[in-house]
Amino acid sequence: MKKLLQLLILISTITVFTSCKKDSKTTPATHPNYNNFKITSIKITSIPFLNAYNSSWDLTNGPDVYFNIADVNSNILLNGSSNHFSDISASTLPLNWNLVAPFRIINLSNTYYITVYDYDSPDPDELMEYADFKMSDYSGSYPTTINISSNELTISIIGDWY
Ligand SMILES: [Ca+2]
Ligand SMILES: [Ca+2]
Repeated sequence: MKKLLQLLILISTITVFTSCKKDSKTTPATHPNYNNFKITSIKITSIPFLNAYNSSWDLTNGPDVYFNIADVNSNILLNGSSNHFSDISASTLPLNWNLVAPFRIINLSNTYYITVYDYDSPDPDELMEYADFKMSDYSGSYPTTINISSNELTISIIGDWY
C-alpha cells in the first residue's frame, strides 16, 4: 500500500513536471493570447484648425469637437455628438473622453474609423478628419495605448486587452 502511494506521488510529480515543461514550450511569449480589446478612453491630441477651403470651422470661435466610431460600412457604433467640447483652440488640446461604457472589440481583424466632427447647429456637423485602426496590428505586443493619425489629426486609443 505504501509503495503504491509512493508510486502515485511519483507519477503525479512527473505529470506536473511534464505539463509545466509543455506550457513553457507552447507559450514562449510572456503574454497570453488576447482575443478582445475594450476602449476605455479616447484622447485627441491634435486636430486640423482649417477646413478644405483654408477657413476656420466656425466664423467667430473655435470648432466644437466630438468623435464617432464607425465600421467599414459607415455604421455608427458610438455616437459622441452629445459629448462635444466647445470652441477648441491649440491651447485647449488634448481632449479626453472617458467612455462610461467601454467600446468592446471582439473581432480584432475588423477595421474601425474614428471620425472627428465640428458640431454645428442648426447647420449639419462638419467632418474634420478621420483615422482608421485595426487591433490585430497590435496583437503580440499588446500596447494599452495606441496612437493613430491622419494628416493633422492624432488620436490616442486607450484600453485593455482581455
Ligand atoms: Ca462649423
Ligand atoms: Ca464653435
